[in-house]
Amino acid sequence: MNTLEYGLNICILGAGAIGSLWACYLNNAGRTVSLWTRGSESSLSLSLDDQPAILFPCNQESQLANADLLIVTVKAWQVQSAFKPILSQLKADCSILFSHNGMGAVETILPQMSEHPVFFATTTHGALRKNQQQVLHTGQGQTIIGPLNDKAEVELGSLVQAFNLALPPAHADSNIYQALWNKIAINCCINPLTALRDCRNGELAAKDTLEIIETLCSEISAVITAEGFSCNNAELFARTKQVIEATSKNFSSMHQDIHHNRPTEINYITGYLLERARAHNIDTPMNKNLFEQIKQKEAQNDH
Ligand code: KPL
Repeated sequence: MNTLEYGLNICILGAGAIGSLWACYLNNAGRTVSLWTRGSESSLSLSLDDQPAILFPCNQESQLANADLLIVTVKAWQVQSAFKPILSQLKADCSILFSHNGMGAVETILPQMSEHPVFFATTTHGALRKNQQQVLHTGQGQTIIGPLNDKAEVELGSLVQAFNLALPPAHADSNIYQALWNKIAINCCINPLTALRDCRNGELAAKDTLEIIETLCSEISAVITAEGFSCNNAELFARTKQVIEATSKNFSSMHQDIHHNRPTEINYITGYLLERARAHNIDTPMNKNLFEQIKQKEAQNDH
């Protein structure tokens, strides 16, 4: 497969904010993009910011069967139920790219995808699905893409180039798990606290809250280090404070989930951290406490 041909046909599973953003940019870069949703609609009209609407084919089995690349942008807790039924419909060399908050959702199904090049992407682009017809690109960021299996190592450069042509910058990172731990560490600090306090990210900068975050950071860095990845306690704390400042006006994704009465990603964020902490016999009482409080809130919400 040469570079220009790579990912010519792309199907996106999950037309949320990031899925819709990538759909529009990849379409504008000349790719043939289709969507796969929970509904039964055969097309979906979407506009990026104030640009003219694009009509995407939707839920069409022929598009799925022809896809060179399947991008899975559903939430971590939806991955298995949304992805498993369509796996058998993909052609053997179709690449699969997952992107969601948290860790632990893909590992268990990875052996079932051994035929395919499998990747993970983490992105800091801001996107908002304003309504059914429009997605807003609310913040310029970057995308890091890494391989999850050997087959993906070979294809990594071409996939990153496809993203760079559509929505730069995109970088290849062969050590994608380090990038994912860096992201999950920040999410463990910001997401549960904002959801429990019903506040914007910026409100976590209060002195007493920063003391809690400092404790969270030391627990988190102990787990990440035990996992064999690099994480310095003081650096993590400094980075978390930077993200709090840079995203001060935002409501975190977990805040929004609780606010809209949806299941959260807690099992794949703090829950994953706690699971790895248990495996290494590391005490993480502050993270455990936040996890339990979010589980209680989720139980109070009727989904
Ligand atoms: O990734 C985020 C999220 O909300 O899930 C942060 C970085 C906390 C920004 O809101």
